[in-house]
Amino acid sequence: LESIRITSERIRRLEVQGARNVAISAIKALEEFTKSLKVRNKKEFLQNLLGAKETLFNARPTEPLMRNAIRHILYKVENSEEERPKALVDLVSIASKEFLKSLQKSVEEIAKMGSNRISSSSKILTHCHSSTVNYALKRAKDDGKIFEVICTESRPVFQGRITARELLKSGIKTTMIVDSAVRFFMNEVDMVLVGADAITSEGNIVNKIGTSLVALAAHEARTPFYVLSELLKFDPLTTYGEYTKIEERGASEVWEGAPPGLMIRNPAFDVTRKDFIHGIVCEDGMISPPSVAEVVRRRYPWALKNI
Ligand code: RUB
Repeated sequence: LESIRITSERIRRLEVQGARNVAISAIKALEEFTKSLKVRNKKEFLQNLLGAKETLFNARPTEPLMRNAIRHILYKVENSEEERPKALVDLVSIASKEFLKSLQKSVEEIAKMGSNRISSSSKILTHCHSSTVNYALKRAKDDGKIFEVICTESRPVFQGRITARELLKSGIKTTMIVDSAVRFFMNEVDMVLVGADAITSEGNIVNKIGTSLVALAAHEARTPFYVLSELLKFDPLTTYGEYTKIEERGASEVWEGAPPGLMIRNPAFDVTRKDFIHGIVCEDGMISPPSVAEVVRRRYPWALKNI
């Protein structure tokens, strides 16, 4: 499991960050891992896959896209009549590639719709680093639109800098602000675009800490707030009444060398209620947050089975 442990550790340390990148790296690691396995039968193959799943799931708790991807690959193996390890390795490889292909197709569809929402002279605010949002902004730029973006720093670990670097590289006019300046600038922006780590069965979204404050500020300023997200960020466990787990990270991210005795809390994500979201832009179109569960059931029925 060494290669899987290395990938999990990279995810945990945020060397790989953002739900889509985390899922992609986990899928690739799983595919490579199965190729290196020396097992005699399907039972041993599945045991190894389950071990890898456990390690990857524990890397970060608020990552349903990665979980859904791994569950999907396992589902394919478990439901296959194939018994030969070599054939099962090929099956994992095909399932991984198919999943990655459909993820890429989704992001392209989301980017196209996101770009349709952006007009020339738009000012857009974003929070943290979402590869999906950046993809849409780049697409809008490629579609010939001239607009600007305000991005937050996204304390404590400054993912906003990744956003800023990528946008600048794409030639998009970008301004960085501290997180607490969001309300100050909200009246100037035409819309907020953010990504998601998880979508619950009620249509609430979980994203980088501070997103719900950005949504509140947008609501007060009557600025449209859109979430750009692949449908498979839906957390199926929430259908059964469970809450999506919110990851809490180490204190040193907030204050390295803080005075002894000081208590520091560092939740990585927060929940933005559906009432503050104008729409979720996903591969099925622009949909209302409460309809996500139904659309997932229609498009990805397997996602609700064997949770
Ligand atoms: C990243 C974050 C992103 C979502 C969506 O948090 O909150 O907005 O993951 O990203 P962290 P994407 O840096 O803690 O992983 O659109 O790339 O899936």
